[in-house]
Amino acid sequence: MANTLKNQWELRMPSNFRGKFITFEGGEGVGKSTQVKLLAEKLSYIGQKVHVTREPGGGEVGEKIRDLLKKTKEIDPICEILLLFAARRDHFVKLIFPLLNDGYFVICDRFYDSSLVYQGLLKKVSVEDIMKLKQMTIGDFEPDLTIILDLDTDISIRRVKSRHILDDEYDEMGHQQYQMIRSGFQKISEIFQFRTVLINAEGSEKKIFSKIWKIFQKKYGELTNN
Ligand code: ATM
Repeated sequence: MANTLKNQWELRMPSNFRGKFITFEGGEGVGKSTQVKLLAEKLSYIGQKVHVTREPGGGEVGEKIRDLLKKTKEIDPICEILLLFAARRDHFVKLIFPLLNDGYFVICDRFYDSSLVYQGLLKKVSVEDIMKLKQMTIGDFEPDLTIILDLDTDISIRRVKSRHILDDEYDEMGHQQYQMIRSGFQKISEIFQFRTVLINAEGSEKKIFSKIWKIFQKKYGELTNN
């Protein structure tokens, strides 16, 4: 079994028939979930095969780790990053890789950029260590496109507060941390220019989605001409 998984992962995805791996990133309250949903609906509508997933989570092991992380009050950052990458490996091997091989658009709410920002920048886990774990678990695999939603910190905070439910530790963060996370994702967009697009997420859901769809049409014209 271990061998099958290893071999499966070692197979590089043939570029001529693989699907597309699209990730959404950004701080809390920027509207990621809504845009993930709108994009999935639009792609399904034009006849593409679509699967929506999230991190931490996705696969069976990943969802259990998500639950564990949510229920744990305080966790050592190294322990946390190990669990996140264990979840990511499971997600990749069992779900993302097979779906991409089957030609799906896999839309993922957060991926390893979130680890760089939350564990790296915020919790000071060394970026070198994070990248070693990345290499060990998913190798050179990268999203085809990462949409980073960028929003004024005060607006994000207001949105999170208006949800009333404090979902996890990050919902209780202060202004300074929100600002750090926002800058972290801006930095990610500079570092990974080859795969990221930073979108100003201020305005109506419809307006933001039309910006995303324009990017899609430009990048995947032959698949989205509908
Ligand atoms: P969502 O509520 O957006 O699904 O994210 C769950 C939290 O997990 C998120 N909290 N906030 N804001 C950020 C956190 N997270 C990490 O800390 N590292 C990671 O690698 C991922 C994927 C998520």
